[in-house]
Amino acid sequence: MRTTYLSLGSNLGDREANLKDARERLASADVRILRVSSIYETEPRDFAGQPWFLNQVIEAETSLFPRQLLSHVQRVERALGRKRAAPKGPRTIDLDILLFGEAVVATPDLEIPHPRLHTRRFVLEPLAELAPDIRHPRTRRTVREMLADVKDQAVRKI
Ligand code: PH2
Ligand code: MG
Ligand code: MG
Repeated sequence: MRTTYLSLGSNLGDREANLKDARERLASADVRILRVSSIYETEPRDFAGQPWFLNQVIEAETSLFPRQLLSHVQRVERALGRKRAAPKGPRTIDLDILLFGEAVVATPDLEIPHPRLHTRRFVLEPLAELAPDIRHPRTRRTVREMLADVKDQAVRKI
């Protein structure tokens, strides 16, 4: 069993219902959700002019390998009607694998830790609620340390 942290994001439709639906579909025989963060309303990054997001992080325990977990989260994204339109643009649901134990994976279709984890307050703020002291497996910085560097981005706990 490995502990993994997943980021949930939605900025289209009933955002809160989308997060709930995603959590329910993520939970399976192979994925047990242990804890969930608060939900945050967050300013869009990377792609300006889109609606604000709701973001949340969940801690789960899984018997899957990273690539199997990726297939599972992509299945849940499709089930929730995710269309691959503009990269980093609006979406009903986005599920990203942030961390997977101490694993480091670097392939074209899957990177763990998530490559932009350390730059995003909308990820670090909810992650810090669950696991402020865990370390990035490559840089060894704690979540709390990474969060201290991104305090300028607008996020608000709801
Ligand atoms: N996801 C993106 C791009 N920008 N901004 C916020 N606030 N929240 C997100 O989840 C998000 C984003 C690409 O996945
Ligand atoms: Mg994403
Ligand atoms: Mg994604």
